Amino acid sequence: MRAAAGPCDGRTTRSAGLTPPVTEDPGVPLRTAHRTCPICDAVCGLRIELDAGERVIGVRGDTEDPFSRGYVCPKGASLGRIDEDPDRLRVPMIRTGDRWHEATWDEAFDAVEKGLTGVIEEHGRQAVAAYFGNPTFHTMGGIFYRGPLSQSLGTTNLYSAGTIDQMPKHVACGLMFGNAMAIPVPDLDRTDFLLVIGANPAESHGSLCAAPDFPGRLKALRARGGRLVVLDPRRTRTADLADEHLFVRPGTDALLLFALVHTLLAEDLVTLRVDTEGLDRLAAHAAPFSPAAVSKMCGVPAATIVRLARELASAPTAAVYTRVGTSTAEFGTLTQYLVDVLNVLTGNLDRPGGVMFTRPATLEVPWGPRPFVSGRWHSRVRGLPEALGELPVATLADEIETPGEGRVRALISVAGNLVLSAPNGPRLGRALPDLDFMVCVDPYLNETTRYADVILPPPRMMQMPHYDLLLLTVTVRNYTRFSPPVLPLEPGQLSEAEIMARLCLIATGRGAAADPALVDEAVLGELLGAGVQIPGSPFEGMTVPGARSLLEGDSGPELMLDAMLRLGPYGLSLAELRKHPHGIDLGPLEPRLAEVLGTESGLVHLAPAELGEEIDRLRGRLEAPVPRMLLIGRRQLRSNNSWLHNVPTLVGGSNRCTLHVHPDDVDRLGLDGHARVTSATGDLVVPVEPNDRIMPGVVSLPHGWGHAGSSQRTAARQPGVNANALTDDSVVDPLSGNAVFNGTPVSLAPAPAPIDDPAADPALPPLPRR
Ligand SMILES: Nc1nc2c(c(=O)[nH]1)N[C@H]1C(S)=C(S)[C@@H](COP(=O)(O)OP(=O)(O)OC[C@H]3O[C@@H](n4cnc5c(=O)[nH]c(N)nc54)[C@H](O)[C@@H]3O)O[C@H]1N2
Ligand SMILES: Nc1nc2c(c(=O)[nH]1)N[C@H]1C(S)=C(S)[C@@H](COP(=O)(O)OP(=O)(O)OC[C@H]3O[C@@H](n4cnc5c(=O)[nH]c(N)nc54)[C@H](O)[C@@H]3O)O[C@H]1N2
Ligand code: SF4
Ligand SMILES: [Mo]
Repeated sequence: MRAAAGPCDGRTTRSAGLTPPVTEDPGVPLRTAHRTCPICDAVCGLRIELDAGERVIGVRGDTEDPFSRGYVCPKGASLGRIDEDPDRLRVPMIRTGDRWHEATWDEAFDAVEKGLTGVIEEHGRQAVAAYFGNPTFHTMGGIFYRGPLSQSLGTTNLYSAGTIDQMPKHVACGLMFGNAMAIPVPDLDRTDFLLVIGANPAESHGSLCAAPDFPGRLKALRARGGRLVVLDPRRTRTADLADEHLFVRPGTDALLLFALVHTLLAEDLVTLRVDTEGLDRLAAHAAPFSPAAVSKMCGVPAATIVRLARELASAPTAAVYTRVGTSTAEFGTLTQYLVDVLNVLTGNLDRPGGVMFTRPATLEVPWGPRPFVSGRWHSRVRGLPEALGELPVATLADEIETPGEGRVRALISVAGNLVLSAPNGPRLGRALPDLDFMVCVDPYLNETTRYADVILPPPRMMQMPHYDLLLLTVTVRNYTRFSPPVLPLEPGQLSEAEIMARLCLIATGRGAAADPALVDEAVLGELLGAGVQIPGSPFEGMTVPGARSLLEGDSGPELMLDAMLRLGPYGLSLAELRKHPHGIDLGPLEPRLAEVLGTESGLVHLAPAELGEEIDRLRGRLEAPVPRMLLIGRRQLRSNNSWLHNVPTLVGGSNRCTLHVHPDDVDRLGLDGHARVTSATGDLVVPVEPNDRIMPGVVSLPHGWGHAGSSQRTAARQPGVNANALTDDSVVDPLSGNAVFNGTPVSLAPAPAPIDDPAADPALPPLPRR
């Protein structure tokens, strides 16, 4: 169902400088500040107006930002309200039994030190697990200290939102390019043909393809005569912008993509422009997956698949792009791999108009081994493989619940809401109270942090410096921007960097009272130790202290950033970035495959041996019965995973937790009002929204809801239900260990509306007592 147009429907508010501030408060602006929006991957520049009381009274797009050029979405426009949310925690919280009380930082860190060292002394370091949630990609405290904290803990029980999101992409790129961080980005502004599979950038604003005003860029693609095709089990807002939308059955994209590869090979439509190996083996793999063989399972006519392959091959330039829809589905790694196989076979890898590798302003630090390997160790209970040093979130509950040597007894959760965001989240909600100790770095008391013993709140966004270390490695143009804090810390308040550094000090046994600068200097020492050896680097041949004396920055992460900028390919520095508060355009993407390739052969691998078993498993699907009813997710424009439902300007309207069901299925199943949805892991009663924009045989429920009884008061008024009560943590993508959210088999039956009883919600067992 389409939402009505209005101030919050995400229409472009680009019109240079004329956009009225969306924040409705009257007030007299006294000063203007500029910063990058930290909410999603689009890295929009914002212009923030503050009144005499330093209150944010207006947020607009920054028209002088060369990348976002004034674009802002409803979330960015609400940044002031998000930032000033009265339900945010401002001081540390300690829980005793089922009571929370405010604490000083010293008390809080003492409690953390006691809790963590107690577990380490009794059970060893492996008994401590850490989870880094999605916002750790969006804060300097998160991105610069994830590594140091993980190292300090000395455990392999490390988890992140990566394995409920993009890990299949890393593994696929690792296997093809030898480098898990070599992620090809569509050349969005120049391509002639964009095939979008399982992504909805008109509402998500794009991911692993940072592009402010993604919808505007899609419109521009068509305006210049390009073609946009979308493959999605829902007719999304992105599909509305496209020339063509095709329904595809959830979880079957690998079949469809193999059929496209099959057709390119069968019709001799392959154009190789990069050096590859494995084309013959790829051809053998693709042989059984003819368009006719996959058509019924995918729900796409064979003739359409053939036409699509021809269109891709004959377009002057083309880019195939996929994201969460296929990454968090069965065969996630295989699907991510096949997307880039198509980009290679159509001659579009590493050329303008195709897909290329961003050249970020900062030194590219290897993430994971090069050449890539995974499975260097395995999880204790299910034997799932490590990837990029992480174990799958889908097995964290097993590791907490299952007795034996190495059982997880303590958890550090930074910027994560596992109970709502992990597969079978309610199971984690039952497991977390069994831990001996749990600490969260989080601004909210929410569905997950309520199980912590200590909550350490980071400052408000406006008080943090900002640099998108990771997102700026996947921009559709080379671009950089640093934002200093808009507001200072209050006396006694701790930066997120300092909170993380103090956790590192506790983890290494130096104690919470030690100087956090020790952690910063250790990280800088390591960075510069490598930097002085890089030929041609500005630090080449210097001593580490010599190089260190050149760095400038107001905090540890700023010094680290300065080092990485100086060691980066453009010879920038933090001082230079400060001179450009609106950011610096570093030009269009350019071919650079040779620089990022990490394979020993120096070739792109078209048929990595590691994929063999998955391809065999996929072949089995050709004969399998077509599933009856499958559940998928749905991202909502004015939401962001689980944590923006407390902002009054962002709730209501189309932002509701309803089940989209095709009208034919509504009739067939006799649904009226509510339905009971049952999966292998759980069941939920949800309001049904008949919707002809979803494929028959598929239903969609957004994730991140389930706030009944929450201390986030606005969220609690429209709580919704936890979609991850239905997703199955026993099913993963075997190669990456990634969770499978999309394509969950479910059954539906009519049900009466639930009685308003928060205790009956599976997401909310009573507060734990230890
Ligand atoms: N407004 C908003 N923006 C966000 C977020 C948010 O919660 N709200 N979250 C942010 C985060 S963390 C991320 S990772 C990005 C994600 O960005 P996207 O990947 O663009 O995310 P989605 O909007 O979930 O799009 C996935 C699409 O895949 C479709 N789909 C589901 N299953 C399948 C399948 O099996 N096959 C195919 N072909 N399609 C399928 C869904 O219908 C959906 O339209 O968005 C970010 N931006
Ligand atoms: N069914 C289903 N489940 C999904 C998905 C799906 O499509 N379908 N998508 C998955 C994806 S792509 C992702 S990325 C995950 C997200 O999963 P998570 O990253 O675990 O969870 P979020 O809901 O993003 O919760 C973010 C937490 O960070 C806190 N936070 C916000 N700002 C800050 C900050 O500045 N500092 C700190 N320290 N904390 C902060 C919030 O209060 C919140 O508790 O969910 C996944 N779960
Ligand atoms: S699109 Fe993303 S980065 Fe841009 S304003 Fe909206 S939430 Fe912020
Ligand atoms: Mo994500």
